Amino acid sequence: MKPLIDLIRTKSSQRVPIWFMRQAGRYLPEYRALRAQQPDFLKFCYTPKLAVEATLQPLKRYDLDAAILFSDILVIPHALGQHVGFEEGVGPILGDFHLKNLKIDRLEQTLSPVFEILTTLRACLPPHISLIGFSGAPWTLYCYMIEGRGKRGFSKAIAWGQENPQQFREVMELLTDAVVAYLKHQVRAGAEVVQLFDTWAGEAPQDLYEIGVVKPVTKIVKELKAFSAQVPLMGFPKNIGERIVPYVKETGIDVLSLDPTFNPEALAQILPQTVYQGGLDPELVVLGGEAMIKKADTYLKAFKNRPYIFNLGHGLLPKTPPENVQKLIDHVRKMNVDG
Ligand code: 1CP
Repeated sequence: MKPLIDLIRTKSSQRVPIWFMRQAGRYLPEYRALRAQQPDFLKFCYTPKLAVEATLQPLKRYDLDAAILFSDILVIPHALGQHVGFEEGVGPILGDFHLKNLKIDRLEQTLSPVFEILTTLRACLPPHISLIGFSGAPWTLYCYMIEGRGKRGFSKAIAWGQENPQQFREVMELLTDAVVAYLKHQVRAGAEVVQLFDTWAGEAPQDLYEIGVVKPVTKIVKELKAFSAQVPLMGFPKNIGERIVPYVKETGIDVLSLDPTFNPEALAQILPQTVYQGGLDPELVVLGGEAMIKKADTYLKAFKNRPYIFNLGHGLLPKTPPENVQKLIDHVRKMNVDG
């Protein structure tokens, strides 16, 4: 009935469901047109009519098994009271970080449009499509909150955590509570599975890793399971290398989203109980052609007799030709039929 959720629950390997991280967004001309209606990106995310439409756009084009809520991970710092802006060509820019100014009590109200978006989506999606909610994981949110922006290295976030161990614990606890509250509301509103994006997990030095990455994610999984045992959790701890095995065992996540650095053949042997997802380098979908198909096949073959969800090792890039996405989907569907 719902290929994605059924696969996670039954751990079946019969059919490979497919969705993409950042399946909505700037590589689609229809998204760029919709986005032109609201230049302020946060306002766009908080306008149900626009965010619902952005979520549905890739499903109108492609045969996918899931819709992922259109939003951004940085709505949490915003809901806690930190200034968050998005600048064209630059990305997110956050205001100064002051722990004492962050408050969790307005989170539900500030993020209420997100819950409305999920409820609307759940009501209009066809029954075979699973609705994915998401949140940034605490460590990745912390990195943006301290650095004030993304991608350019995290030396400030690392130094702050090492120099202020007590406050670091406090921020992590606050962010963990915020993510738990946020995801519970998402589930109440209609999310059927949730993904934790920990894009910068690999940047965490060993002395911050347990408190910054493993402990928060473990608590989030535990609290969400206690709230609703039915809702699977997907984890995307990008670039954590050999820390992957203890991560899966300790956190208890149901689905492991792979980044391109993992060797799928080796991993399939090491963690045979885990449901795997993704892995293909998004640059290969920009390239298309034989290179894309050949690499997609290595994942499909490595996980042939395991529960596997097709996806990428990171989000679709803005320069991706939409026709390459179509070709990739056609290929995965064909492999399902041909074996
Ligand atoms: O101009 C625009 O239209 C804004 C570009 C954009 C979009 C389309 C941003 C700003 N965020 C999003 C949507 C988004 N972000 C989604 C929903 C789309 C979908 O999946 O279909 C999701 C799940 C995210 C999650 C997100 N935001 C992550 C985690 C996943 C990942 O890609 O690593 C991260 C790190 C962010 C931060 C962020 N938001 C936007 C940008 C450009 C960035 C990256 C900033 C950086 O570090 O350089």
